[in-house]
Amino acid sequence: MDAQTLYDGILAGNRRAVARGLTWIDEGGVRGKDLAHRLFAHAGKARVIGITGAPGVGKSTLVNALAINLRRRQNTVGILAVDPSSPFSGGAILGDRIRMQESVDDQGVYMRSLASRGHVGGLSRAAFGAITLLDAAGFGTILVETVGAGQAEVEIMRYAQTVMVVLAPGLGDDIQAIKAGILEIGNVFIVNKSDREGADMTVRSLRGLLSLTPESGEWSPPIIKTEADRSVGIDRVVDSIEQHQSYLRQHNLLNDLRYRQAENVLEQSLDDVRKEVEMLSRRESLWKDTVEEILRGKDPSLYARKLFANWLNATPRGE
Ligand SMILES: Nc1nc2c(ncn2[C@@H]2O[C@H](COP(=O)(O)OP(=O)(O)OP(=O)(O)O)[C@@H](O)[C@H]2O)c(=O)[nH]1
Ligand SMILES: [Mg+2]
Repeated sequence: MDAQTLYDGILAGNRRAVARGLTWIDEGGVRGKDLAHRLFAHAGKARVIGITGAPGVGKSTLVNALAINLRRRQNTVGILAVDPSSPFSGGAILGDRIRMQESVDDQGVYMRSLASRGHVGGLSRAAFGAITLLDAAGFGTILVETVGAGQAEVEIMRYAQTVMVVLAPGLGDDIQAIKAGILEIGNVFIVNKSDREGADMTVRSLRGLLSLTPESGEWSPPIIKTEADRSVGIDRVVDSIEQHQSYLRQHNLLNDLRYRQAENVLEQSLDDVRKEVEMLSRRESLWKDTVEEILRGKDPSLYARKLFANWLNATPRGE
């Protein structure tokens, strides 16, 4: 499949094209980056919901229950599980569960896990590309699951409009150990496994931590108890997603987010250009000559600009 056919297929919502495009993006190479950038203009319509929290709290089970609930409400759902440590396991299990409970040929839900080999920045960039792709392909709601451990996850959550932080009782004082960063980005808090002892305690400690921050007129994050494996509390979760989305619309915050994403795409492109300039320059004797000029005491900035000008001449690009 060539890039244009793939691009057209994705915009038409073709599942094979979506699958192939996500593979390109997950690879982290030039063709995936180009694809994601071209699709950006067609994205911006989906609701992007982030689901994060410590390992094992029940995020995937919750995502599964949410997907089923959203399908009943006539939403189309794209699901991304971003998991650098165990690339395929979570995704496969989740996919199976959805297939078990819903019709096998449900075209309205698409699930994928991102493995994205490579560094932290690569993972978050691939996640953003994959969200853009699913959005451009027409999925109305996109659920993004990450393990809320590191910097990459917090970064990925910046691409979500509504961030749900999932906790489970029995972690005891660990609630104190939740990274302040995670608490700050949460718009909806879920205390899952509320069938277990200590759920109310967890809700209380959480309420204590959250009450330190609110300001009038601001969104005050709800705390919702769920039993994801039995679909208890899921309606309330979907309702609060919708309330948060209305809040974002009323305060014009979705436009702000879209602006920041456009800025992000521009920053990525600048980065790519810089790398391309270096790659092209290294291929030519120009590189060696330039280094020698600098050894002779010439201004490195001036010569960097010359490399850039040379690249610009060598790779003209139309509108
Ligand atoms: N008792 C109880 N168990 C649950 C509940 N929700 C999920 N589980 C179980 O908790 C375990 C972990 O669930 P997952 O959904 O895989 O958790 P996760 O947060 O996605 O885990 P990672 O992706 O590995 O971080 C599974 O065995 C679930 O069946 C719940 O409400 N109550
Ligand atoms: Mg999971």
